[in-house]
Order: sequence, then C-alpha cells, then structure tokens
Amino acid sequence: MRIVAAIVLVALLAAPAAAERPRNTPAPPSRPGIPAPAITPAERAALADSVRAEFAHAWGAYAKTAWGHDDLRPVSGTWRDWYGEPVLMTPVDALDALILLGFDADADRVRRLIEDKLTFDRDTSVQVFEVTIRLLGGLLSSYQMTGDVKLLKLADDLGTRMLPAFDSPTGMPYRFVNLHTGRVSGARSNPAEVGTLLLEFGTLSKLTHRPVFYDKAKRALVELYSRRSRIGLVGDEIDVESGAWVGRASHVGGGIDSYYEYLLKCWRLFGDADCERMWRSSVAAMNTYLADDSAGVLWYGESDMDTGRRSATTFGALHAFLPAVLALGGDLDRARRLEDSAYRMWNLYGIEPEVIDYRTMTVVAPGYPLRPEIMESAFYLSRTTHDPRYLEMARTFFHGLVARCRVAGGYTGLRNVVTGEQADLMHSFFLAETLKYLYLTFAPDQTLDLDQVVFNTEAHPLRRTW
Ligand code: DMJ
Repeated sequence: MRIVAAIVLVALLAAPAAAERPRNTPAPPSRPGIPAPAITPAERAALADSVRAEFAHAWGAYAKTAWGHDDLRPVSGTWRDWYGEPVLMTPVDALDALILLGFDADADRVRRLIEDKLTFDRDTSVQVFEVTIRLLGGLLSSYQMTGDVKLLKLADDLGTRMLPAFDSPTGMPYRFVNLHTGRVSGARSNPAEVGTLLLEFGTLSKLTHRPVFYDKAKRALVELYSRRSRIGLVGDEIDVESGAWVGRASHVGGGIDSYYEYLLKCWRLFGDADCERMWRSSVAAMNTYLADDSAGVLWYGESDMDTGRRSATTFGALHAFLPAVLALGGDLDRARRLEDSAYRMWNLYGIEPEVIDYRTMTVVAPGYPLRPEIMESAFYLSRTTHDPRYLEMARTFFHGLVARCRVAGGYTGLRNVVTGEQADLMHSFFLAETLKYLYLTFAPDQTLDLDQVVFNTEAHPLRRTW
C-alpha cells in the first residue's frame, strides 16, 4: 500500500500540469426521484484510490510551491503565512492524513521540517482557537500515531504558552495570546472559540500528566454553558471579561458550531459526566428552538437565545457538521434528514455555497472555501448506518470538488459557486479534513476504527491511550 502510494505521488508530481486532468468524470447530482447509480465494492475501492491520487496532487502542489509556509495559493502559485513568520499550518495539519493515507516518506519529511523549523518562542499574537484545533490537535494526533516525543514536547510548549489566554475574570479565554509575552487581546469572543479547546488541552493533560490544561479548558466550557439562557440556548458573541452576552442570535453555524460538538465529544473521549449532562440539555434546547421542521424537511435556523423566536432561516456549509454530531450522539433520524437537506443545498449549484436561505433556497453567501463538514457528516452516517446512500453522496461531493476546484497548482476554493469564479487559497483543512473524510468514507472501515478515536473539530483523531 505504501509503495503504491509513493508511486502515485511520484507519478503525479512528475506529470506535466496539462496531463494532470483527473480520470473521473463528474457524476450528475442525484435529484429527488432519480436514484444515483449504486456503488459496487470495486468502485468504492477505486474511489478511495482516486481520493488518494487527488490528495497527492494537492499535497504535491503545496510541497512544490509553498513548502515551509502556512497555506498554498494554488492559482497564483504563491503562498500565505498567517503571522509573518510561518507556523507550518499546512504541514502540521496534514501530517496525520499523510500517515493515514500511507504517504510515509512525505510524513517523515514533514517531521524533519517540524523538528528543524517549528518553534513557538516567538513574539507573535496568535488566535487561540485556530492554533489549538490545527496545530495543537495535529501535533497530538501525530504524536499518538508515531510515538515521536518531539511532537509531544512541541505540543506541551505550545499549550503552556497559550495558558495566559485563560486568565480573564471569568476563566473564558481571550481570542488572542502572544506566545512570547503572554499578552492577551480580544475580549469579545464566541461559543466556538471559548468551547472548542477541551479535546486538545485535555489530551495534552492526559499525555503530560499536567492537569492545568484540562482544568482551564474545562472551566472555560462550564463558564460558557452556565451563561446559557433560561431556555437553554447560547448567543453568538460573549464578553469574556464581564461574562455578558454581546450577540444574542443563536444558531449552529460558524462561531457556535463546534461548541456543541465538543460537549458531546469531551464526554466520549474523557468519559466526563459533566460534559454528558451539558450535551444532553444543550442538544434538547437546540432541537426545540433551532430545528425548523416545516413541510417535512429539516433545517436548523437562527433564533433569539432568550425567546426562541425565529430570527433567520439561514443554513450553510459550516452548519453541515451537525448531522455528524447528531449521528455520533445516536439521533440517526435527525442526522439523516438534515444531511438530506444539506445534500439539496450542495446540489443547487453542484457545490455548496457558504450560506443559503433555506426558505427560498437562494444563495446568501456564494463562496466555497473547500469546507469539509458535509463530507464529515456523510462519513459518520455511512459508518453508523451502512446505508450505501452516503457513499453515493460522498461520490457526488468528490466529483464536484474535482470538477470545480481542481487546478494545475493544487485545489482552490471558489469565490462564487454560481459563476464558478475561483479564489486563490487552499486552506490547510482541505488536506486535514476534506480529503481525509472522503478517503475514510471509501476506504475499508478497518483503516480507522471510529470506536477507537474521537476526531477533534479539525479531523485529528485522538485516542484514549490513558
Ligand atoms: C475547520 O478549521 C474546522 O472544521 C472548524 O471547526 C470550522 N472551520 C474549518 C472548516 O470549515
């Protein structure tokens, strides 16, 4: 398998750009009443191979053009660094995917790069949430896969340098922290940035035997939860110094999404009974006040956190994480129905827009930055139901990506899914999540046992080894 992977990678890197056209012809999206053609075991295996080949194309483009930088700009053939000096966002985020997909030589090269170049003693203010889910999560899962203690040491150093972020009057973290001075900024935060830290900080505690990481991240989560409204909802903006809500719109989209995800997953990963209790009451409120079940079609919209009154009927690419979490939480009925709705959103233009109004099925925000959530949900539903429908959905997603986002220099997000206008950025989550979830959907189930790991919100699998 490794040899095949290496051959695919070498062949793709050696091939001239014009010869890099994919073999797959995009399949037409299935429409209500017109079933998609069934997937045979041979086609499933071929799809896994095709996803690996596309991963090799995207990773190879990063390695050729942007090596040592944070993100590839695939259309202009340049790169982007988040904070002036690179923090190796794409290599660290992609490392466990390289290992999982069998690109061992590339994974070793990334580990050498990390050893040579990655240091966190820098006078830089970083975003705690993004650095936690991508870098801390990536270092921890790669450490668990390789046993390379240098990765754990880096994770320990990074976690330690981020601890001052939690020194607010409420214990909820500031959004930014300087890794050298510990200076914090960004008191106005949101549930996702406050509540999406415990899987990584908790794992760090378990692996280093330093409880401080677990305790700080757990306190932040509990402080946030304790400020939920009388009807059990959270708003979309909170002041971590006063603890007061600044934005009172409640939904499951960006800025709130992974708060719900981590309530469930910190129970699953750590067996934490407080997390179970917080998850159960939060999902009940979410299903009561945010679910919009009109005309037999399920969506999750926006409501006022105090009254539960509907304030918007918007849903988008980020909201599409929810079927995965509902499936993991055992609510297969809602998970299936919501993924069906998300699939309708995808098929409006053959690739999903960032936000739609589901009442009118019109586009509100037309971009597509290569997001993974809808594929993540198909992966969980495929694994939990074994319904071939989710393999078919995943095939539609994959073919849409290849048809619309593949360029000679890698994969690019779209500025507009309606016109097809391209952006010029391959976010690190495309390798860390989007292609990983697609690959795992088509690969044999034993490639990664879902009962043995809990994925962080950036698709880094964490194992309960303690
Ligand atoms: C990723 O960084 C994570 O999945 C996060 O939870 C949400 N945004 C991106 C992907 O869309």
